[in-house]
Amino acid sequence: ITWQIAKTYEDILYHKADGIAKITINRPHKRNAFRPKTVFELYDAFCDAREDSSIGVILLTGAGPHTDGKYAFCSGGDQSVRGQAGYVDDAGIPRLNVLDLQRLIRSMPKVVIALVAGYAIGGGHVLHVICDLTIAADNAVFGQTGPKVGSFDGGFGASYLARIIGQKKAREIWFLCRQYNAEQALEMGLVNCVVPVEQLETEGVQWAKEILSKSPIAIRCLKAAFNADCDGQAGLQELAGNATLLYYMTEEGAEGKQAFLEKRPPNFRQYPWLP
Ligand code: 2NE
Repeated sequence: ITWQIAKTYEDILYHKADGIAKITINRPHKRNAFRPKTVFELYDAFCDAREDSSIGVILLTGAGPHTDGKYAFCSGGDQSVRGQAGYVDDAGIPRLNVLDLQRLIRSMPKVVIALVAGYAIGGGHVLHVICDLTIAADNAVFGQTGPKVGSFDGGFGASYLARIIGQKKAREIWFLCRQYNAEQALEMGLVNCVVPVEQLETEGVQWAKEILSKSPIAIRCLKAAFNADCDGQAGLQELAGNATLLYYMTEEGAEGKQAFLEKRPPNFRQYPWLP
């Protein structure tokens, strides 16, 4: 695969190739911890990938290894810019803007795959949890640290984690703040597969290509359906939005609009009331 730079940022890298977007958190000296700027850039890149109809799969990963040889997917919020009310941006405003990013990744009608090498910790762990699929390198390390460092994610980070791996294991992860290796993560259903670290991107691209050979509308409806099961009214809105999209694509749906534009009554009698 020959990646092309899609846009240049300060804290992230953004590439595209063959229907795949690759977004890389690029702060290896901080184990790829995110500050507000990182999250704004991630949000911007994900929006671009969402809007680009040639893109069907997004790979989210972390730059590495760092000069000390260690890998990281993401180590969560950058504690060095954490102020009294959140992570402080360049203008001095405290933020928790990663929650916006979580919702975007979850609701975008494309498949997001986390490629995790090294640490996926704290808010970085939640990011991989939010992704549709996770491919782990054999050196991956997973865990939450909130109760240790004075934070917690009681949203998707707790409740959706419990949906994936069950209540007992999710409570263990949050209450004890232990670290888990790739095999343990696979065993608890937290990741989809484990590969040698040098094969991580190749494996991600292979999974992306398999997905890209499938029907885009089938995949988007399935993602919305999986989400609707736990996302309440927002999940239903997503799923129903797909029904509206499909309806617009029918002759029957177009007849309503056409009749309005032609200032005539709509002729819906030509369409069957299917059983
Ligand atoms: C990730 C981990 C376990 C790695 O340990 P190790 O020993 O391999 O590396 P080290 O030496 O701790 O880290 C290397 C450098 O990266 C910085 C460190 O301060 C260190 O910098 P220097 O001393 O070399 O200058 N670094 C690592 N993680 C950082 C971070 N999150 N913020 C700022 N600098 C960081 C180990 O580093 C670790 O445990 N990191 C902290 C993980 C953590 O607690 N993250 C925040 C959780 S809360 C959160 O993310 C959150 C939330 O709960 C709710 C909403 C939004 C966010």
